[in-house]
This record gives sequence, C-alpha cells and structure tokens, in this order.
Amino acid sequence: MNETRRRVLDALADGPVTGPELAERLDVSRAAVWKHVEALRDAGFDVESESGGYALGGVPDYGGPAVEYGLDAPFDVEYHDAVPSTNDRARELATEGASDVVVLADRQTGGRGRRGREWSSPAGGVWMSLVLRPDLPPARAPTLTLAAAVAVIDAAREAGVPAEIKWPNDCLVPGDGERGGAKLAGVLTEMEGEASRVSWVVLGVGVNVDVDPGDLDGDATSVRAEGGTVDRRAFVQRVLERFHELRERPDAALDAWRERAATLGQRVRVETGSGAVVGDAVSVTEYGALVVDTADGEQIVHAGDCEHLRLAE
Ligand code: BT5
Repeated sequence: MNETRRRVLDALADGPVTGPELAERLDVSRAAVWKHVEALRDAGFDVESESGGYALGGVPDYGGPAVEYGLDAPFDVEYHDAVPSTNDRARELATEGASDVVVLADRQTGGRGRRGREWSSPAGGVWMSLVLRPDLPPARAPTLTLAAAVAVIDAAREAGVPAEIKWPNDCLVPGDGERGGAKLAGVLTEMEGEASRVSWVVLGVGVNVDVDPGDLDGDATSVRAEGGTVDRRAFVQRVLERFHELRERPDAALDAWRERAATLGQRVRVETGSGAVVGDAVSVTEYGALVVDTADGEQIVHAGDCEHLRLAE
C-alpha cells in the first residue's frame, strides 16, 4: 500500500475527518484524497461519510490491503484470488529485484510441496510466499525455514490449535496419524545465490485455515477442523510479525524451534537423497540440520523426509 494511502487510512481510523482537513494534513489535493478514499472502498474498506467527515467503519476480511492494514512488519502484500503457485510468482518478483514482498492467494491451481510433490490449495487456505534478501551465507538460509515454522506454530496456537513442528518444516497437530499427527502446514524454501552470499530466498508457507481436510491430500487437518479461530487476516499478520521478529536472530529462531519441535527425542527415519538414516533425533545444528544418533554413530542430516517411529527409549 502506498504511503499516502496508508496515512489516509490511519486518519480515517481516527476519524471522522473532512476531505479538506485530510488534504491539508497530508499535503495533497482534495481530488487526491477522493481518489484514495474511492480506492479504499474498492478494496473493501467501509469508508463512511458522515456530517463530520469520513470515518472508517470496517476493514475487509481478507486481501492485500486488509493484511497490510494494522500489520506490524514491513511487508507489502500482492494478493491474487487464484494463481498457479505463489512461490512461482514470488520467484518472478525476486528475479526482478523485489524484497520484503508477500505474494498471497486465496487459491492455488498448481501448489507445490518439496521434491515436486503436489500441495492441495483450495480456496480458504493461507497460501503465501515471502520474497527476502537476507544478508546470510547460503548455509544459514535454512534457519529462515525454521523461523517460518515457528511463526506458523505460534499463529496456530494463538488461534487455539495445539500444533508442533516435525523437522524440518512440517506443522502437525499431534494424533495417531501415520506421521504422528495430521499436517496443518508446510514450508517450501527456494533460493538463489553464490557460495558466499544469498541473492534471494522465497519462503512459501501453506496453512490449512478455513478448509475441509477432506479436500486435501495426505493426512491433513485445518484450523477449522481443529475448532480453532478462523480469521485468515489475523493469522497471516501474526505469521508475518513473528517471522519478522526472528528472521535476523537465527539463535533465537533455533531456540524457539527446539521448544516447539516434536522431533527431538524421537526415534526417526529420515529418507535422504542418499538413503535412509534411522536413529534417535538428538538435536539441530546452528544450520538447522538434524543430528541423528544411529547404530553407526551420530549423523548430520541436512535435508530429507522425516518419519517419527516411536518415542526414543
Ligand atoms: C511441504 O511439502 O510441506 C511444503 C508445502 C508448501 C506449500 C506452500 S503454499 C504457498 C507456496 N506456494 C507453493 O506452490 N507452495 C508453497 P512436503 O513436505 O513435500 O509435503 C507435501 C505432501 O503433503 C504431499 O505429498 C501430500 O501428501 C501432503 N499434502 C498436500 N497438500 C496438503 C495440504 N494442503 N495439507 C496437508 N498436507 C498436504
């Protein structure tokens, strides 16, 4: 949202305020004020005209301006009703030089998981991708994935859903499912860079909020199905704010991740590109890799699919 529009909105929220007063306060023409008010109405904001001037009567449920309004983190939001994949759109923006932009969609028609898997993305979910330009060596970029997982868990818990993390990126609600629970959310990180520095990172976050698990692949659940508070606007804002708090504090992100991780202390089987690693998950390294105590000693696993086998003895 452009700066003047944001200031118009803030003034309306403290309103009523007349058009001429607004024009003077913001040092723009009355015609410009009128245009901003109309644009806000088009975006779904309820701008009332009373005798004392304009006042904000209500904020739209969802969409770019709705998420940006009241957001305590420096992200611009590009909203789509439908898009093939928010990660693909975010990659385009990243290669054009964008930074701190969030691509948000109501529905994806070609949502992707890791390793080319499909990600069901019907209307009602939170499907979003953050374009970031962190000042980090590539080896530390995975800590951003962990920070995103923490942010999703905290937003879910605030919405009343007792979610926890399965290394590295799954957000599960514990239960008897195959994976030790049903999947509420996932994170897909993509990046480009050189050996010493990351150029950009696209952090894709998919959360089943106002959707029916029956419409989703795999052993899935949703905020709605868990009886949580279904408010996508608040959910997205909370994820972005929490992520912003952690993104430049990898040590704090790791500590928070460890506190929310169901994987540590579990007997696990991790399918990696070069075979399976089975053992007790003992810790995560500062790079976000999982340390597994196997029959052949400790192994450090950087990427893979992790299954919880049973509680480690
Ligand atoms: C992930 O992959 O968990 C990463 C998912 C990232 C999705 C976001 S949405 C916004 C952005 N744009 C994209 O195109 N993607 C990102 P993975 O760990 O590979 O899990 C994929 C597996 O989860 C699938 O093979 C299914 O079994 C299961 N699955 C598919 N859709 C699901 C859903 N909506 N909820 C829960 N599980 C699902």
